[in-house]
Amino acid sequence: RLGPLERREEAVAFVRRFHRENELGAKACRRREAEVRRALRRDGWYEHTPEELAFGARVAWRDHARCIGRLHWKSLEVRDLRAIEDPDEMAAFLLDHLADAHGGGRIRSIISIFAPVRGAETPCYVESEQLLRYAGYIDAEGRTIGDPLNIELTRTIAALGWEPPEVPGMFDMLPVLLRDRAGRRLVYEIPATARPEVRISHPDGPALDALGLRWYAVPVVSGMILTIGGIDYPCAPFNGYYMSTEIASRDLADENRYDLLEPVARALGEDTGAEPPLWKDRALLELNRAVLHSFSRDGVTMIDHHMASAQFMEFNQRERAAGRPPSAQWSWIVPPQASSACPVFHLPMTDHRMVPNFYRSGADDG
Ligand code: NRG
Repeated sequence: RLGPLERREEAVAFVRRFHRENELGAKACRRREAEVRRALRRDGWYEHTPEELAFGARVAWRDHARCIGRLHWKSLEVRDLRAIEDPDEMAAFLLDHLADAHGGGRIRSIISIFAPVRGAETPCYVESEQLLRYAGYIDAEGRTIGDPLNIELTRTIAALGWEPPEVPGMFDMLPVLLRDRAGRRLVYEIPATARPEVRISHPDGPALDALGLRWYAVPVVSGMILTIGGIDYPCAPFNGYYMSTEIASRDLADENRYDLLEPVARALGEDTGAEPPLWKDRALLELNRAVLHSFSRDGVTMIDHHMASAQFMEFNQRERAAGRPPSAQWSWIVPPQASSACPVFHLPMTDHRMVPNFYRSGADDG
């Protein structure tokens, strides 16, 4: 991604920031900077200290323009797994990550950082966008079953020998897809105990029960590259907890996802032929109530969009007070539900494209 000059520039800027923000003194900073420059000249890369790695990961979160949940960036638990390169071992650590992140429902924010890119070789990484993904199928009649987002991933995994259930369902959990150093794809099943799910029910009664909705408790994003001081970590899966709208207003509602507004509205007794189609607004609202109710019923951490907006305003204020006007992309920060009733809607935002950060290898992301 970076040429040698850009890498050196990012490395030096990072070393200086690390020392400045942690008040480690000018002398230590100069010594470390010289060391990093030497390593870059000699090898083309350098090794982060464990402290630099932890700081870099937290700052990457703090400066990620698309995340509304950054208030608690300092509390990210960083797992230094740079020594793990074997895919079987990696898979075992990913299962640990899932279990510890869930923590019986009290979700902890964790990042597991595996080997960085050193020179020309790409180390083993996770190819799935999240560790937990529901299969998507197209049946004989051309109808979609499950999550349309993952149809391609499901095909790939099936071609590698994974067998879908006899009767394909709406919420069949896929195994994790890894790609090893040699470019080989490997598939790892996730035992049911490592991926708790929440059954979605409505607080007012059984109206939605027949739809059989559920979602997994922990979003572990595994498809992004962590970049710190010019060094890329292509395998650095991280998790926080869900904001209710991610599931209720997007995953279950988007037309190119589960597309459930009509069935939900009908289950609630709405006339889905009505114009204007405000039954959609009601379906969205009741889905949000159901998702919030269900996670709370099961004791699984979740934040609603009003609370998340308030926390982002607090984050914005704290960062400004610290002399760091935060990066933000309006279209990603503003929740898709009750948008203008959320204070973030009225906040001007700028993306300063900071590094360290998380990015996707696809081009759209910069
Ligand atoms: N919208 C996606 C998840 C993206 C990441 N969301 C988080 N991240 N909350 C979805 O599955 O709906 N996190 O690290 O907590």
